[in-house]
Amino acid sequence: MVRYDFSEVIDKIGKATRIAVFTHVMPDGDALGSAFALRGALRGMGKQADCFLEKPLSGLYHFFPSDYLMEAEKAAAYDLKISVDCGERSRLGMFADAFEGDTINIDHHREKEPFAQINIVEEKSASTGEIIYELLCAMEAAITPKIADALYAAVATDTGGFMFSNTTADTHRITAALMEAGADFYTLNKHLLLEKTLKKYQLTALCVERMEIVSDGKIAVTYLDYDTVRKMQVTSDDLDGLSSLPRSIKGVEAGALLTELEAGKIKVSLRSDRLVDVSKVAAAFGGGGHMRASGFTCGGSIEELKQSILQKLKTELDRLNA
Ligand SMILES: [Mn+2]
Repeated sequence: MVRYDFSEVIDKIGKATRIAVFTHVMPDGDALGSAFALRGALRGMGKQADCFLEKPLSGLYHFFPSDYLMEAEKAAAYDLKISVDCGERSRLGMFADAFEGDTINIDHHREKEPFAQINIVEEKSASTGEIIYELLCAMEAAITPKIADALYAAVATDTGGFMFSNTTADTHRITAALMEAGADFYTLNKHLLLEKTLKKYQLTALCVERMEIVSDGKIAVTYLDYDTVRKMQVTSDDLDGLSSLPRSIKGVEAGALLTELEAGKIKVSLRSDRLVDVSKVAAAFGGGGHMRASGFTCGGSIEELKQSILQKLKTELDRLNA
């Protein structure tokens, strides 16, 4: 299946011999799956292709290949640079400066300012992995079981296991093709979606216990303070997916999770179901994001911040009911 025009991309790739692949900082399954799948396909075509990451992979994503590069100096030497799943140049982190010359940007985020020479930005694709799949089809690249695994991880991550509203019939058609190409979907589902570490369950239990629910059950806020973080040795890996816990309670329209991984530095993740525009709440605190997922970081006390977020969420909800 090929719905997009990749002719310029294919032309550029055809002329290049050394290709560097980048993605956004704090990469998720879509970012990593897209990058490694593209790298695999390019290598299969005889190119010298490498992935660049800021930090070593751990936790949830340990199953991806470990032979990536982390030195920004090395990135400049490639004759073609491709960014995947990255909505803006600054999100390339320490590779932002190296991303120049012949560049391609493949993404599915709403981009304010496409930042490459060639930009394939397709918002209707639920994941960048789906766009990469179509690119590989257009290039007639071989899709090995390893490449299929990477793309499956990408699609399954960004669609929340094919449950989010961004999932389309095309998502399923592409997934079917990946299964035929040998994707080990059960292992990936189990790893990415079904199982959690015991610590994650313990943190979830704590968050549930501390959940404050107001406005007839429509707003829920909970927190992990620094004291808890220190005692339970919580890392950012342990928090993956926890942000959507308040919203996942039946009847809740908008929720927030406050986490204090460093003393005095509180990260707030806001999520909404259908009605509340949480990007407005985040903006009130100097943050940003989307209507259904946004956030910000600030100082202060957890308790005071919690109350002021509850108040702002209430105001947003009341405005809708008015
Ligand atoms: Mn994505």
